Amino acid sequence: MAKLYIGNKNYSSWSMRPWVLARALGIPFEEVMVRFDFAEADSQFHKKLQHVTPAGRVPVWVENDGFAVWDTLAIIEHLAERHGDAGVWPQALNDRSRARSLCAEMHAGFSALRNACPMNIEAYFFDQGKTLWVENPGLRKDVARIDELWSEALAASGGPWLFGKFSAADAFYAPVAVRLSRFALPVSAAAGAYVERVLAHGAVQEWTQAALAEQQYVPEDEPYRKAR
Ligand SMILES: N[C@@H](CCC(=O)N[C@@H](CS)C(=O)NCC(=O)O)C(=O)O
Repeated sequence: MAKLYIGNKNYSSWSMRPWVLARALGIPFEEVMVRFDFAEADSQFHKKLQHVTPAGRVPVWVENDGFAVWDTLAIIEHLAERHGDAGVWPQALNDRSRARSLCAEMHAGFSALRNACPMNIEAYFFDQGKTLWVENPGLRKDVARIDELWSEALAASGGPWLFGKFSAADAFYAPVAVRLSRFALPVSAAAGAYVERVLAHGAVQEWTQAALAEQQYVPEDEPYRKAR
């Protein structure tokens, strides 16, 4: 069976995307967890990955024959080609292209949101969220754009997912939904309802419950807490 190398479910937003997508679409894989242990003197993270990917990052998808694909966008395109009938991308050409645009926009952008509000599934930062919202115009701009692109896609497709059926676009924005909820950032009613739907999705719930069971504190990913 193919293997998906991932980092800590509580923190690793990039790992969450292909995991949630493959789970949601019934694409079989075996999960290999490579724990974030950067603070430990004898950190094993990069040692464990060095025979799998030259990029030294998770996620990595490894086929049965050992062929490795790294970087979320490349993994998702690989799954789309390898599992052509699974529905990784929407069916209609324009929807498919638009979904790719939205994924690429996420992959390459929203750095203010990503920097100010790292994914941390087990923690709620409502006070920091309020302060950041007032003090960080880049964050407000990122959230406004996300709200706009979600609202447009949902209005065009009729929902419940961005392109009707759950696709790569929803998986790509699942960690964004987690961030918006954990920092209680203000969004429109349509975007807020979409956040709730994403968080309640079976694959996202499965990931979330496993994240809550990890109970590990990774200082590099914790700008707001000093301990768990
Ligand atoms: N562009 C990459 C980003 C992957 C990434 O930054 N992964 C983080 C964990 S979420 C990582 O492995 N960090 C370890 C490091 O940078 O050494 C992707 O889309 O997969």
